[in-house]
Amino acid sequence: MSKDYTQMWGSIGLNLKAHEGLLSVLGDAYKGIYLSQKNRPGGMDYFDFVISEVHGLRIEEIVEAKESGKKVVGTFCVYVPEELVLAVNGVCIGLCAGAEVGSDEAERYVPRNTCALIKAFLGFKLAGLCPYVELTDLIVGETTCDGKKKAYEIFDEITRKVYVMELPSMKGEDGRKMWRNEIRRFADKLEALTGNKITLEKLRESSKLVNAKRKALQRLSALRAADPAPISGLDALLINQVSFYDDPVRFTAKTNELCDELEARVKSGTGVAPKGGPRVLISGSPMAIPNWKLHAIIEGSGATVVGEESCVGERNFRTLLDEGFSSVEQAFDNISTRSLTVDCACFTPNSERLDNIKEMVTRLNAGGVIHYALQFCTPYMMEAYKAKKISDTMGVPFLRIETDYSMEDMGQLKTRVGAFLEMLQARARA
Ligand code: BJ8
Repeated sequence: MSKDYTQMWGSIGLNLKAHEGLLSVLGDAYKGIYLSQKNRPGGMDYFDFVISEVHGLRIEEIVEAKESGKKVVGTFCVYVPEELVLAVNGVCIGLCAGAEVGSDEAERYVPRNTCALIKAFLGFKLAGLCPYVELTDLIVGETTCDGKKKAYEIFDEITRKVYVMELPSMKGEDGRKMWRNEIRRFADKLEALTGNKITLEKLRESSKLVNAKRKALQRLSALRAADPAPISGLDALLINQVSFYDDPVRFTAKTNELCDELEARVKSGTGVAPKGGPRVLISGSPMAIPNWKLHAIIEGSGATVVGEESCVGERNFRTLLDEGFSSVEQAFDNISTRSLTVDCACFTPNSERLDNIKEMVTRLNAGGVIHYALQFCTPYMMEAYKAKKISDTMGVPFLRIETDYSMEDMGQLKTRVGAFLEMLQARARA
């Protein structure tokens, strides 16, 4: 941390003692998992810095933004359009949490068998450990999975700031109309919150900005197709995690800078692992920061994760917004159309996801798929069946993992992943 932020954290209302403990655990984990990696690109220095300041400098920036009159909008899902938040001069922050924190407090409100992501966002708030939640003026939920839907009711009781967008479960004509209305309703809500009008000019600006971020992430993803991969899966995952709360303009510039370096690495054949080593695609539930567990196990066992078929991954940036709109209403049409290209398992049917798994395996030259579902995440646990079927038709080995944020199953996961990777290597040799 570049300076002492204790006073700021106190004024935000954090539990200072517990917060100190959290930062120290996080710092140690980062050192052990990230800083011990070999042959990292120099461009990762920026992202290391962002992590070291995750509750410092970025929070200070948000406090300053609030003091200048900006509103802070927290979100939990990639269906919530960042373009609209930026069009009212808002700050958009992803609030999903990826660490087992405040579980006991959370379990006073939700059953034990609730997915770790939900328990963590409740837990972080209840334990007084999330400065981002404290700084939000509006928290946007969405009717995706049942767990989230019901948790938002509770979260609203606790924070009094939750607004819910109604997402359909099917993408037919009625569903599309409903979602288009929700986009309009959300725009009205943001205008009322900020007092700023959403104009065509503002939408053009914000769409360009968010698309530039998506393009930078697409570029990073494309570079991972090289053999050897120029960047580890751990580092790429981190960049995707950071994309949800960093300043979007700075993030895009830094990601592009890193990609310039990765391009040079690809040209010179420099990678993070030997050429021809095992390559894995991860597919499934999102991995919110600081959930690095599965990547650390896979890469610690000698393979490279070359892609994430996930919301903290390609699902978030696969499709660009069509910027060819000439009215605010047309921009809303395009925003709703784009978000409905996202292939979340909460939808039925969700065959696009299977096509996307297939496309990613081929493009990224992955030798195996590891399907990752958070325990009790019914949509992704159920869809693992179809994901396996599509992998089978491609002749690509598939491993199904269900886990949470705890470290209790580390030994078991290492054994299962190790055996899977051995099998991939044996196939490659044959
Ligand atoms: S678009 S994946 S970000 S809903 S892990 S809370 S699904 S039980 S996070 Fe998601 Fe939007 Fe879909 Fe993406 Fe429920 Fe599963 Fe928990 Fe989840």
